[in-house]
Amino acid sequence: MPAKSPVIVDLKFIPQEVEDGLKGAFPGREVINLADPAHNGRDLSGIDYAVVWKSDPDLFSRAPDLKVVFSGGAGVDHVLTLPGLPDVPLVRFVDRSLTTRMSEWVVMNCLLHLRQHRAYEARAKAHIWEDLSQPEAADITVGVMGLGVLGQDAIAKLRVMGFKTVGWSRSKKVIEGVETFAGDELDAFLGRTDILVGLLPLTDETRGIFDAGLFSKLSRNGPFGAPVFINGGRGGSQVGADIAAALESGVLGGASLDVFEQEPLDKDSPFWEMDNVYITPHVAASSDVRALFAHAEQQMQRFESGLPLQHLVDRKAGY
Ligand code: NDP
Ligand code: OXD
Repeated sequence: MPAKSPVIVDLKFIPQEVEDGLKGAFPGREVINLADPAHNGRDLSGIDYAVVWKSDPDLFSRAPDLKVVFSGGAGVDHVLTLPGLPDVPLVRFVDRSLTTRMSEWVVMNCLLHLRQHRAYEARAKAHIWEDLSQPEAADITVGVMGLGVLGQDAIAKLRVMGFKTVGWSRSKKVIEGVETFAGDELDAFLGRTDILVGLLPLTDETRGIFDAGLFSKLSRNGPFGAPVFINGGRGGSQVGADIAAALESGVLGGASLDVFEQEPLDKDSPFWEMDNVYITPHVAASSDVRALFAHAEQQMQRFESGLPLQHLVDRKAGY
């Protein structure tokens, strides 16, 4: 039996987590963890696989013989923009725990806005005992842009909490109990949406989609009047200056942002100081490295046995 191909691991995650996760991973394969200085300048030719997240731009010139590239996350924009990406299958990370984490983040943020958490926090700090009028989840329609793995799971869990939900995607989806919109039905979808949740990949079509024009089309008929924007997809899909202006002018009543056009978010960004803006540092759904390595090994074994790879990226669509 031929020796198994080594695997290059190039993940800009927390280094210790990667090192720990690699213990016992990829049995029978040599692992070349590029975070280990011992591999500096190493010849990476003849290697079939790489598992990558935010690699350096010279990865593909250093490893010219890759047969499959694995994204360390669900999104692949960080791979598709790397210079010299070879014309080989690109597999993205689809995983129960990642999906669950994103839904936790989405539901938590919808609830924070529904339950006017910032207003109560401010009152608590000032020792003010005062109740505010309290709509329930069923009074709010959450509109989810992106009805893929993450969007559909988020919708299912929002429904458990009682939110009404609508969804929008590129191709029409049928989801029981959910009104869905596709493509050019975007305006109709926005008109129904009190809390907008972005779970879109970053592609040529979605770059900058969350802008002033879009925010102005959101419903203002919800119990709080002004709509809320929540983005767990990609920062490149939003226009930060438009979000800030919409929050200042009241076009938006609040926001929760996990992703930004520039990451890390600038220390001087106005978002840090804004009332009713929740910021998290791109951690809505971090990859569990052990699950990632198990998924990559499983796909390598499929590839080596002639079975089709799963979770393949459509390079033309960009996701
Ligand atoms: P999927 O590929 O499963 O789903 C993507 C969805 O977006 C699909 O419903 C797709 O439509 C829709 N879509 C894509 N382009 C368009 C478009 N131009 N117009 C309308 N709809 C569009 O991806 P996932 O659900 O797994 O992940 C979504 C994104 O979430 C990832 O790409 C990543 O960027 C981000 N992410 C962020 C994380 C974080 O921690 N912040 C963690 C993990 C992921 P259709 O169904 O018709 O194909
Ligand atoms: C991902 C991410 O794409 O963490 O998985 O952003």
